[in-house]
Amino acid sequence: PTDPTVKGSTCQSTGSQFVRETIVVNGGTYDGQCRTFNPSSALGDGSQSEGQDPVFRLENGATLKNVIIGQNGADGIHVYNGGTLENIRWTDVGEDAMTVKSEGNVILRNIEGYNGSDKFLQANAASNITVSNCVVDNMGKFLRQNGGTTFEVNITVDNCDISNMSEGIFRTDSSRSTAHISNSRLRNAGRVCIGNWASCTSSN
Ligand code: ADA
Ligand code: CA
Ligand code: CA
Ligand code: CA
Repeated sequence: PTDPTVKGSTCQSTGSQFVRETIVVNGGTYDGQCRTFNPSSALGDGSQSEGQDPVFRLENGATLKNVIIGQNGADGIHVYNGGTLENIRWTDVGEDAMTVKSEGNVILRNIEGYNGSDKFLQANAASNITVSNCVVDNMGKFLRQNGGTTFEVNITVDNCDISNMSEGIFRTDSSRSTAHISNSRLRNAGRVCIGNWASCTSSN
């Protein structure tokens, strides 16, 4: 049977909002109401240079929903101590789209991202990352655990369309980390498992 679940974001832009400095969401919910958030060049230029600022910073289990990040993705969204990202579109992924900055559980659902140079998700701390109902097209890889790190990342991906990854889906250097992708459509998506996973599997 056809899966009726919507993949990606349902937002149609309701207007644009200029972002002069990172929007911090410490707990609770920030509802962007499907506005398009366009970061100032002061945050970054969306290139591959490290040290750019994020458009949003989520802390302590915050939820971010109904957001479109417009041209110039800067350093995307940073998450400290867990959080939820729901109904988010990165129109033009910058240095990366979402970074786990400190330990926690991170849930991403109904998200879509396009046109990154390298990484979509970056895991810089031990974390459980759960992604569902996503569309990701045209970048290097879906998830990278920070190079050379050996903490444990567990990533699961369900019901996604992933296309045109020049390198692949999951990459780690940690033999403690696990990855699983299910119920997803991969087109020209490279290798599913790159590196030294404790376990890395896919199922239909
Ligand atoms: C690269 C870089 C790290 C970190 C990471 C990121 O992997 O080597 O130091 O900056 O990108 O979080 O974007
Ligand atoms: Ca980087
Ligand atoms: Ca980054
Ligand atoms: Ca880009």
